[in-house]
Amino acid sequence: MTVFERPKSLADIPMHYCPGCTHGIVHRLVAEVIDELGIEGRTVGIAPVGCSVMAYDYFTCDMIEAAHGRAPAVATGVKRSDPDNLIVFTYQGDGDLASIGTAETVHAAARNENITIVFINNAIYGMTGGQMAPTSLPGQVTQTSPYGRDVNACGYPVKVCEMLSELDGPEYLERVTVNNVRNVRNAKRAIKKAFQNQIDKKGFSLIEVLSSCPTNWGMTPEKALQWIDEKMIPYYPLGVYKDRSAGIGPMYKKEAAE
Ligand SMILES: Cc1ncc(C[n+]2csc(CCOP(=O)(O)OP(=O)(O)O)c2C)c(N)n1
Ligand code: SF4
Ligand SMILES: [Mg+2]
Repeated sequence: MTVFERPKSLADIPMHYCPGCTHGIVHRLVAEVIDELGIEGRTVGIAPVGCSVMAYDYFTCDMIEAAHGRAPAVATGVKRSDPDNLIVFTYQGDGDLASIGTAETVHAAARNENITIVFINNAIYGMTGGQMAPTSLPGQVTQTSPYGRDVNACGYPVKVCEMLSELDGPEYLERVTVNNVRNVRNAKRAIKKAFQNQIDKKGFSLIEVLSSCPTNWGMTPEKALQWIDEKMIPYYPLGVYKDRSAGIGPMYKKEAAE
């Protein structure tokens, strides 16, 4: 008989996430992957600043809290201290990874640092009350863009997978989402590959997960999942943006054209 159990890598305590928030789903997927790969005893997670700041309470592996945006730098130090043994991942929001921490993200990718990044793009600063993030969509209403994001004043959203895919360094970049069962299963496959790449010493792997924030989007949980389909995916298309081992990415297209 198959029993639906809590992954061993996920602590048996209530999470503080709002009802309908998909942070919890992604936590579960990461924990399942750690269990399935048998790496719990040698995995170190780096928690961000943001709604997932308390990820250190939810994963049973060793966890470190980084200053806002600095998780890739902390992960680099931890990984380099014991590169053959430790498996190191960061779990970061879009404000953390694509705003205050942009430099750490870009340079860790450029160095092809052998770490795994789980990037939660919910197009908003969730923890601080719903301010506009670098990833907020054009026209998106937030606390700091009450008339909708005006790209003339605030610029255009940062597309992290597309941007990093132009670098020669990173091994694997994929954008997924968790707004229905099929997409959850696909997200798990991608997260597992990102951890396996690190075990195989292939280098920097980042999985961008389009995630919901029903509270700050002002939507029901169900409507928030639909909004991902209707608004987020058209702007942030799902798919593999780079896979060096499979020869996928802009650099390979250029090589093929030459
Ligand atoms: C150095 C510093 N600057 C600003 C803040 C305030 N702050 C806390 S969380 C956050 C943004 C979090 O947004 P995101 O990373 O998208 O995570 P989410 O809550 O949406 O999951 C900010 C600006 C801080 N804690 N530290
Ligand atoms: S504020 Fe948004 S991102 Fe934060 S826990 Fe609530 S729904 Fe999730
Ligand atoms: Mg966010």
